[in-house]
Amino acid sequence: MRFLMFSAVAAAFSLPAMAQDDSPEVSAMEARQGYFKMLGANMGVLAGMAKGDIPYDEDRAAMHASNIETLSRYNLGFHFPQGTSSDDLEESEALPKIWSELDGVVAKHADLAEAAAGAGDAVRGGQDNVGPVVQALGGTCKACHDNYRKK
Ligand code: ASC
Repeated sequence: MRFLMFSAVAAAFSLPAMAQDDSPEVSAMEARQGYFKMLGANMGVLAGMAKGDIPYDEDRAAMHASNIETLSRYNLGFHFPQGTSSDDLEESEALPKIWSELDGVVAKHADLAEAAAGAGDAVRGGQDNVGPVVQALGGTCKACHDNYRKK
């Protein structure tokens, strides 16, 4: 009984923290980070194939490059509401200047989409074809990180 009461009190006290984790801002940040993790996971396999750490498999390479191509066309804009910068949320790496340079951010994402267009086909035909695609894609990842992601 004592234990039950303690649990009830503990649960009551933890409610505000849970509400906080469920806030629209945290949800937006988490969804956004999930998007970049998906890009990174697909990039990771391609980078591994380019380096020779992962055996080249044409269909597998094409699948990952197509995933990046598809993701690059996703409209990410609504995942950047106010109150979700690295100044607002501890877990956020999104620099505040994103919100004053939205055109620049959109342009960087468009650069990714341009580099990713046709990537699914471009990685076919041999392991040698993966490296250039990874370089082109990775360059656009890095350009955005250098400008808009907290170090
Ligand atoms: C990746 C990955 C990134 C980019 C970046 C390129 O594979 O996960 O974030 O490439 O490192 O500079």
